[in-house]
Amino acid sequence: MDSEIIVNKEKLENSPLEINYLGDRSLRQSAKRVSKVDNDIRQLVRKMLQTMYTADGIGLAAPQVTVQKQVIVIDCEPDNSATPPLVLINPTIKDYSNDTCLFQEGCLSIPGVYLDVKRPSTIEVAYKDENGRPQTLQAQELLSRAIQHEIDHLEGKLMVDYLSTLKRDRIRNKLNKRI
Ligand code: GNR
Ligand code: NI
Repeated sequence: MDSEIIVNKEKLENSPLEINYLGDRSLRQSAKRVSKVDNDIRQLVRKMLQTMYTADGIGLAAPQVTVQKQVIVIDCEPDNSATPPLVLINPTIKDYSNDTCLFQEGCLSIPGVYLDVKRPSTIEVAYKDENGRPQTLQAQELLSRAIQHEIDHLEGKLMVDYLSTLKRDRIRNKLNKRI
């Protein structure tokens, strides 16, 4: 019952939140653990889903919308109404594979920039779902990527942090000219 409100992609009303861009302070602060998964948290999740779908992203972390809480939404198949989005509250990575892979990442907070980032291929993550129930998940491929990218956001980390400072400054300059 509770989760029904957030899995129906067509029924989300259209009032997205504003997404913060590189340079915004909230992207650099670490998010606080959620002590109780209540209706306020579920309302935040709904808003985050609206925002993610409107922005055509496959994931969103609360600090991207200036909420310093450990809340993540992910949907690797946004156009498939049969697959529900994933909601991860207080996620922790329990295990990483030793093998790594390169994958080209994008970020809604760094629009137009796509970077090859090296990360562990597969992960095991523990979290609470939107009903406050503890869950664990083995993730690979795009889902593994998205989860690692979003957990970085909760720690104030961005994909440009994997670059040299020279390359990062070039991207910052490029963005400042454009915005
Ligand atoms: O929409 C997004 N696509 C994406 C592609 C590869 C790896 C990670 C991502 S997440 C990103 C949305 C976003 O910025 N989430 O924080
Ligand atoms: Ni991002």
